Amino acid sequence: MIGRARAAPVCRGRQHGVALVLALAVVALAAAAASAILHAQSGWLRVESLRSDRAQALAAADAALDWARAALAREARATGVDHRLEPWAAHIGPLEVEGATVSGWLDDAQGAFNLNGIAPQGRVLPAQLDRYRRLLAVLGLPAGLADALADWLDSDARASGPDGAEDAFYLALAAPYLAANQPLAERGELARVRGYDAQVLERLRPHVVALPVATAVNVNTATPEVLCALLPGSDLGAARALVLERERRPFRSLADFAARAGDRGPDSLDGLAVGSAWFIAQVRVRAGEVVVSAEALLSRAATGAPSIVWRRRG
Ligand SMILES: [Ca+2]
Ligand SMILES: [Ca+2]
Repeated sequence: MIGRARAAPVCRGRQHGVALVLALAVVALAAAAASAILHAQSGWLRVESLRSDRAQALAAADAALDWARAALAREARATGVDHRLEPWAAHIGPLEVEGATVSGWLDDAQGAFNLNGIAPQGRVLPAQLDRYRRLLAVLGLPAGLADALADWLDSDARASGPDGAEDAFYLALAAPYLAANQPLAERGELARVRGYDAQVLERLRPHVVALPVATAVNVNTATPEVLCALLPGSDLGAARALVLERERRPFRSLADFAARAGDRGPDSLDGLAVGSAWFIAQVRVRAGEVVVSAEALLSRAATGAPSIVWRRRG
């Protein structure tokens, strides 16, 4: 009896202790569950917020692209000459548009040398290949790159000299493939052509383009290096001087261009122009925490808004 009478308070104390621990555990579990729910909710809200920001940014980018197309359509009606003193060439923004910050600009794609003009119908045009060779020389790049690209574009399987490359060359690589034997789908495809490593691509990038059809170079927007390649008797210094003058007083016609180039004029006016039909639109949009960039190739006909040939969004 005495033993039981002494044991009872200890047992009650233990029971209280166990109950307290259980209560604390329940409270801790409830707190953890509440925290997990709040965390899940805040994560969901953040995802929804980012999704909404991205949708808003994409809509603003599309609107900016439509604005650029309308601007080009207005220019086409006004004049057949295109140069960088015209409104289309102005950088736009950053502008606040319905909660988004938009900036963008248009580049004349015909200010670069169109690589697909070298062999437009599967047959190499020697005059165009010569211009490309001169461009490579101006840029300090090996002349053999021209033959390798000519073979990539032409429809035959005969290598153009020691630096050319057809199927036999590409099939001997560790990861073999075939020569395209057709126009480049995009400038980045150059990386598959013999000799076009990252350094060569970086050097070429501002001066070349791969448009779906053969196009003329616009002498009003050509880079000094491209202009120099068009003027066999010229050098880069003279081409830069011509560009500086052109920025104040654009060429009104090819005759005007030939006259102002003087003794160092072009060997031929074939493949040259003072206007353009191909433009690249660049758009950057920030909405909330989301930044969207868009790039599009625009093709302009004589009338109407330019069509979008391709569009990339990132
Ligand atoms: Ca070929
Ligand atoms: Ca060939």
